[in-house]
Amino acid sequence: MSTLNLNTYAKNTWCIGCGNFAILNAIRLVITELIKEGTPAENFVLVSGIGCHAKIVDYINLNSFYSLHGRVIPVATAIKIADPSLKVIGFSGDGDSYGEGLEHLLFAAKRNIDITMIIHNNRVYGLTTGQFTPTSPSGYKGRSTPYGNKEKPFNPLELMLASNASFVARGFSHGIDLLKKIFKEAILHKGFSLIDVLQVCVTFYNMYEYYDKRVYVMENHNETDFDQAMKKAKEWDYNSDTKIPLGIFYRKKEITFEDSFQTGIISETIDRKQKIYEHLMKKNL
Ligand SMILES: Cc1ncc(C[n+]2csc(CCOP(=O)(O)OP(=O)(O)O)c2C)c(N)n1
Repeated sequence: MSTLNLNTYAKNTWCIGCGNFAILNAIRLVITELIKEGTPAENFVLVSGIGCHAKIVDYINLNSFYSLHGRVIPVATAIKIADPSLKVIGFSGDGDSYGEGLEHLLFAAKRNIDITMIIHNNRVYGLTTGQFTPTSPSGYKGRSTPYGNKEKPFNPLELMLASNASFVARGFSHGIDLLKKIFKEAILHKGFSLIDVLQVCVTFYNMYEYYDKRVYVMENHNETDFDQAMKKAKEWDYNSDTKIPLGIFYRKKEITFEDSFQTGIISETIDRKQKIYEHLMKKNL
């Protein structure tokens, strides 16, 4: 891949005004910067779930894997373990990762595997027309909850902090400067990083005005203090009409899953598999 043009010929089918455009533009710019700074384009692998968010991999000219609903983490994990030199970036929806794939997400954070997860959190199942998800607020009226959602939402940042994620952040799809900053730091972070992006679904849950009035970027926040991160994460519970902090909540240095194996053990396993394969090929098995 010798060109730096990350555009593709795929027709973009997102709705006009969809928050996914901000994520696409920000990540394209960040990856372009990282390539210019020395990371080979071939070293990026993008993995997506299923949903509107997932189409993002069709719109970026890099190696990618379109996985199953809720299964971004298993695929991303396998890719990272097979070749730890790769930069693996997962794109997932709130339905995809906080609903169907939640257990995978928690265990990826627990293991501290070095992958970046960008959650397009529009707080609805977008592609299937607006059913409620684990982050929809109480009372949300959608196709599956015509009388209003009776459950309270999860706070994904609290869940991630409690599960040992070593980088936790929140962005917003109105404007790309903050997204760019967070994405770049998350990709460069060695360990599991999660960015919950408040990504507005203009068709089924248009929250632009609501968020515009409430979001603020954290200042003088100590990103290395776990208790402070938890306190900030609890400031907004995805249900109340309070202020909504944005930015990097927490980061810590900790050995990654792949580095915790004895040096060389992964490549030894690959070598062994290659030898078995060659042996079977010779014997025509
Ligand atoms: C195992 C499985 N369950 C359900 C579906 C149907 N399905 C496809 S997309 C989707 C909604 C995705 O919502 P979300 O992950 O929030 O992404 P968005 O479309 O909002 O970006 C669902 C339920 C499926 N494809 N596979």
